[in-house]
Amino acid sequence: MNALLRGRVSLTVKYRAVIFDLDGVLCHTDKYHYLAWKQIADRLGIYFDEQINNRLRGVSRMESLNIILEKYTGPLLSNEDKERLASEKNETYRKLLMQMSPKDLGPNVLSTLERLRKGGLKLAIGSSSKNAPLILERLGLKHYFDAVSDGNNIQYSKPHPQVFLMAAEYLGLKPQDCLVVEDAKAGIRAAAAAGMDSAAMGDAAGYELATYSLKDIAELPELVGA
Ligand code: B16
Ligand code: MG
Repeated sequence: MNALLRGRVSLTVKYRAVIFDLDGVLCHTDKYHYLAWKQIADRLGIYFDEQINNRLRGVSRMESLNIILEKYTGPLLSNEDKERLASEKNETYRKLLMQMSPKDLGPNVLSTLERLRKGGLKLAIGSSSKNAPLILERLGLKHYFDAVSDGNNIQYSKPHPQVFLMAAEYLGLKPQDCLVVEDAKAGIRAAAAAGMDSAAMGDAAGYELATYSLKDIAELPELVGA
């Protein structure tokens, strides 16, 4: 057996599943989050820009609101006020998501998912978003995944490992069988806390806690030997 083949065999055995973060890995919803939060921020007289929006990647809706409110100087907001603001944002955001279609997928997403499936790997979603089912439906991606773990089944957001541990449980696999693909540092920390290897993309690429770094999602099949 040559070195390349040996490498492929050991890598193939190493992972039985790939767990994908959704926003920032399979699709990009930043602009919709931005527009929806901007409407709230403008109404409350809060400064909000795309740099602040970038800090919201991978964190929950309520934590996102708390980050936006760091610049708020108006009258004290009760928990009910905050809940109302978060659900207003979500209504606007869901309306904007209806503009999404399979055209919004990155050029190599479908071919990568197909190669991984053909290679015998199980695929799952591990997303903090409660809107993951709607996004998957809009993108025509639902049938690619054996399990979806998202904001609807977790109590604690990334960097807590719960979303990935639940994905592994839904797949019936051990954490060490799963490779996580993430674009947020909070997600890479969540994978490490779950005892899973991770491949970092985008903002998280080069992060020292990640096991691998990817320039493009298309590098994934070779990495896992699919
Ligand atoms: P929702 P991911 C995350 O999704 C987003 O990156 C983050 O910006 C958002 O606040 C969070 O989902 C919650 O989303 O308001 O739709 O429940 O990157 O974990 O797929
Ligand atoms: Mg993400």
